[in-house]
Amino acid sequence: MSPSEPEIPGSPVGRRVVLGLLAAGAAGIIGGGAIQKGLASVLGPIGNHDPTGLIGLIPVGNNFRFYSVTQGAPRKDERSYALTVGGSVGTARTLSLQDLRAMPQVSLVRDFQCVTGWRVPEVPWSGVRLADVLDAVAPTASATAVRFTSFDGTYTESLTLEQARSEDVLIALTMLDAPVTHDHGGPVRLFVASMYGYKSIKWLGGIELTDNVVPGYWENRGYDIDAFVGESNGRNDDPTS
Ligand SMILES: Nc1nc2c(c(=O)[nH]1)N[C@H]1C(S)=C(S)[C@@H](COP(=O)(O)O)O[C@H]1N2
Ligand SMILES: [Mo]
Repeated sequence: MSPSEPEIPGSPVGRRVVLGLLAAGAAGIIGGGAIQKGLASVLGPIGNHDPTGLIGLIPVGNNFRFYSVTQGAPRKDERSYALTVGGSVGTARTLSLQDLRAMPQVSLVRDFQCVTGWRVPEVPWSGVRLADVLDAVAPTASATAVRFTSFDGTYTESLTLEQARSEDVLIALTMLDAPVTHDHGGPVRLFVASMYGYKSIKWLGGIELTDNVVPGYWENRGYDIDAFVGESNGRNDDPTS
């Protein structure tokens, strides 16, 4: 481990912990508070609930688990956050947190269902409809899909343009009645209400209109591209909630 290993900007996690996480290598250890990370490094993977190859942590408040395929992401706030929207569009745009807050806000309450089995019932979300942001950039006639990138530098996701225009797909600014926390992918994450949790990319940094669906991180590792709850991934979860 080189001492010049980059640190995670703004992370409260101490250097020793960060180095330990980096040393954990490709297995990665999930984002979360420093205490969780400490516990995780003691306890290691919990059970076998995690076919994604991630390390599931101790359940956190509201029975969410923090998932991250990276060891974390930079912290971003009003000053540093920017969402780039481009690709096959008429007018590429960069939206600040203030820009997103100034757009019409939509609230909804939906279960959050991870493909590995855990579910958090009736989670309140709010934010901007993805459809509104897509309208603002005017997708070209050739655009048929949307690719999402995370400012964690690794995670990606995709939706067809039709799915992306669904009214229950939000660029979420709040979750659980508070601003989306850093560990949950704040300040801005996607929430795709009708699909498994892996579609809800955390630390949303980029939206790119594409002429074909570009499979995302987990889709490249065997998960379904069309990830509707109860109709995909061989699962029979109740999609009506
Ligand atoms: N950037 C990023 N987004 C991500 C993930 C990830 O590892 N990195 N994991 C996905 C998966 S599999 C799930 S279930 C949810 C978990 O969200 P949470 O950490 O807020 O509980 O985030 C999704 N979005
Ligand atoms: Mo998940």
